[in-house]
Amino acid sequence: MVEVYTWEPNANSGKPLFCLKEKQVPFTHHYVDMGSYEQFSPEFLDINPDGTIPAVVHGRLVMTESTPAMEYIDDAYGGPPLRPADPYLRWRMRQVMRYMDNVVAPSLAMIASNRLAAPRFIGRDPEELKRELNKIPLPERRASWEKLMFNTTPPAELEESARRVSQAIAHFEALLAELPWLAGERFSLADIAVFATFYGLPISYPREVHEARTPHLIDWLRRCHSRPALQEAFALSRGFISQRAAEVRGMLGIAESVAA
Ligand SMILES: N[C@@H](CCC(=O)N[C@@H](CS)C(=O)NCC(=O)O)C(=O)O
Repeated sequence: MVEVYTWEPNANSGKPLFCLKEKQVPFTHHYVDMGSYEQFSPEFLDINPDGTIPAVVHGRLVMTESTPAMEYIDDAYGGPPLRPADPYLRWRMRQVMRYMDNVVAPSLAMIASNRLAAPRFIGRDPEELKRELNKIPLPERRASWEKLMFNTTPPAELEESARRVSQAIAHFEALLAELPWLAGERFSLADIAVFATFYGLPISYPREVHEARTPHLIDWLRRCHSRPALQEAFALSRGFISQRAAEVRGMLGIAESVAA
């Protein structure tokens, strides 16, 4: 059986979970607690030496990088196909996923980690923090964590991230005005890639994402949040993510169909 190592059903961690649930593939879920830095534990580094999640393990194969891991899942298992057959729409799906991976998801991650994680380090012993930093294998991740731990993220970087998120909201609103789903007439991996980080926007960006300003994005969020498979994936949460998803469903007027 396929095994999946993720944190909460959120952002990159959410992508394989949403994908497996949509395809109705049984899997074993290993929860990696980012709040306790389990992604840097020796046990997890044995699976992914980069210390990032998710990791999808199928027999002896270990797949990291959430977007290609979703494509692997779509290729390797039955269930509804999650990629359009039409070459243009397949390009559009990959273009959306690449934009998310390269531009939007890192910007949202920077904003969220500065808001949620950085305050946890205030007042901590700097020597202890340096020891924590030394456990992080990738130099670029170590540099990001160092900025968080010592609260030195330049304001200009945060402003640029906010600009990129606003631009992405406008971009996806325009794409969804053209077609019902991000890559065509059917739900696809592009929808999962965006939903995994955008599912909470009506709460986190209430001035930018609402019925009057982004009607297509709101309608898309309502259709995504209504999907039983995505609700089942949120039910794997052990923390605040399932509560946040339930709050958004309430805001969007969606009845609960899956027991949390
Ligand atoms: N490009 C990677 C990014 C993975 C990633 O950044 N995952 C986050 C969790 S959503 C993570 O591992 N964070 C831990 C850290 O930065 O230390 C992917 O798509 O899988």
